[in-house]
Amino acid sequence: MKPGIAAQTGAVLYGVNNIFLVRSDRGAVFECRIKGKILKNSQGDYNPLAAGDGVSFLPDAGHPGKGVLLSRGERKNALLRWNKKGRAVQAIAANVDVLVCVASPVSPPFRPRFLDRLLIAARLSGISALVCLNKSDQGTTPMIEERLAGYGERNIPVLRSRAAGNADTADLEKAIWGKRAVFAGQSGVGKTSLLNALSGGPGRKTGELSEKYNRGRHTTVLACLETWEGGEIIDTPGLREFDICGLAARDLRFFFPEFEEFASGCRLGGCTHTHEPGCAVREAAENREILFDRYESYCRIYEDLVRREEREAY
Ligand SMILES: Nc1nc2c(ncn2[C@@H]2O[C@H](COP(=O)(O)OP(=O)(O)OP(=O)(O)O)[C@@H](O)[C@H]2O)c(=O)[nH]1
Ligand SMILES: [Mg+2]
Ligand SMILES: [Zn+2]
Repeated sequence: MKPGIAAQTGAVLYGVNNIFLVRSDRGAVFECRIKGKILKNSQGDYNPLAAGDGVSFLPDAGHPGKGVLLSRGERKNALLRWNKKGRAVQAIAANVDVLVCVASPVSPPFRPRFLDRLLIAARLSGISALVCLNKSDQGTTPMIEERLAGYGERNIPVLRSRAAGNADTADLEKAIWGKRAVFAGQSGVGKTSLLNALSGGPGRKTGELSEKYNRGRHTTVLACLETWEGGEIIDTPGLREFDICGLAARDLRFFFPEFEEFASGCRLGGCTHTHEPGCAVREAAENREILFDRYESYCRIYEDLVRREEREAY
């Protein structure tokens, strides 16, 4: 180390391969590399750093704007998922105040079971969450409204927005003002468009980054922390599927509180509500006393979790 250069702390904006853009606490942006192979405090993870992570780094005296990462700071929280290919836990974003689950009604189609998974992951990490139905110009259906009402009943705020054409992001802006929000959802629901529609949003800055690192692809391929007038947004690439991690199958029921009043009527003690005879929860779903789609959501997540538990037990 040359004399006179001191380590600094900052936040990860973006990362590709082993290069990370870091905004120092003083506001300058550095292109940093991980020294050696493993970053301190990140052993065993699929990705050593996520957008929003706090880091310490050493600026390179000979190359202004470059630096070497020293360690990852302690995380307040992180939105995590199970990365099937890598068979490891992947952090999508770190140190966030709120998860905005973005959905659209028609293109791409509304996928409530996908939202269920995102919302469970947020709760597991202690991140508050809301649902934002974008593309409000495309209308909705009774099925969508029924589902959205269900979120409302479980105290998950639901709001609507329009990021294209005659944009309307007023409710969203109010909900995330002063916070660091992470936008997640399927590809094409309009996460990046929303970010750009916010007052004082980054607009072309996203383009600059994607030209440099993403080789001109238009959709988001890596999570990126951006600043707007009311706070910070972590824009994430569209997810095709979302596998929950850090939850035992037997505990999944706690995320479906509407099952509770029926569960005492199940014939078998310890009923998992998936295949058992005399399951009162299943019956309630069949009689539409519980949203059948929510019941199905439960069964699929349950199956996923059990399958992974069996695989890991080997
Ligand atoms: N009709 C309509 N189209 C919209 C709206 N918001 C975004 N779009 C369009 O939807 C398409 C996808 O928008 P993006 O912002 O790239 O979606 P994304 O969620 O960031 O997608 P990924 O980066 O792939 O995850 C674009 O063609 C947008 O113009 C909206 O409110 N209404
Ligand atoms: Mg995008
Ligand atoms: Zn049951």
